[in-house]
Amino acid sequence: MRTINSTPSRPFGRLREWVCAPLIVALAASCCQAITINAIYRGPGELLGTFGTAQSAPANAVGGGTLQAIMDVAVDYWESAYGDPFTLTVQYGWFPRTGSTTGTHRLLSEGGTPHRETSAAIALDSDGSTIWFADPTPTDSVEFSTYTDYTADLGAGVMNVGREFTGGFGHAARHDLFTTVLHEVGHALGLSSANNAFVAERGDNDVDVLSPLPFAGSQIPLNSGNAHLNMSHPLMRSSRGSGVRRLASEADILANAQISQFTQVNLMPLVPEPATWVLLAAGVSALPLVRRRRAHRS
Ligand SMILES: [Ca+2]
Ligand SMILES: [Ca+2]
Ligand SMILES: [Ca+2]
Ligand SMILES: [Zn+2]
Repeated sequence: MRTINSTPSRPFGRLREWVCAPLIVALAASCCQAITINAIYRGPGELLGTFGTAQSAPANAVGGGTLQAIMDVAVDYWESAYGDPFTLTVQYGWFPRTGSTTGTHRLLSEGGTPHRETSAAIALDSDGSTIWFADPTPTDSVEFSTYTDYTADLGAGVMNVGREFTGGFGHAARHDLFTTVLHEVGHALGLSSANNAFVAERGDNDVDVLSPLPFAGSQIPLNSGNAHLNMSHPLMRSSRGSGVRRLASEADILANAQISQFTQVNLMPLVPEPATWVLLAAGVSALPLVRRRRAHRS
């Protein structure tokens, strides 16, 4: 569970907010529910349905992060987007993917009321043809030089349709594993051609956002042949370049909410920043010591 960031123009400048964050988190924990995503890593040698036998992480991945740590942050991020009580299970691991495919989502089971995907399998390309940036710090995006918000009026007011980092430098010039993991988990939350709720929605090539969701009356355009958004910068666009990171835009979050009938949406999910908190807390507690030492010297 995460709290809502009320400063969409500065999604990552939260220096002031950390001070009261523990209080907000405590309040949120007592007042709200959230979806739960159980992510189960399938390690080398383990079987995962039609994906076959899981492999090791590709040796040419750079950055030093792990798929498991990146998935954990992606799970926290999507869990903070929806407040409805619901549990999704995701099994994932490294598997060879052919051609230009970097990741694949497959629906394993669906059902319930409202109708939702309940179990998913996700494969990340292991054969070395995708050179991954495995961010060792997926809770921040400091490896990218530029952040851009994209907006569009899809029929009910101007909404955010893209949250995109570009200019990945160093290791981040490669293909961002965090973005692909966020994208594939996004498929499991609604946008999947195997999901009957998506099939029912896609007949007119858009997702019709309905009340009680915000931006009710909007029509979010879909690709005609697959379960992706037909816009240039959303997370759920069909492909992503190297050196690019995308987070879920309002359009991504609303499309999945409409398909899966989530009614409690947070259009500004937080990327958790535990590492930053620890550093800040350490810095604050160290300050009096430094001052004391200086006082002794003088
Ligand atoms: Ca491949
Ligand atoms: Ca990072
Ligand atoms: Ca529709
Ligand atoms: Zn996709």
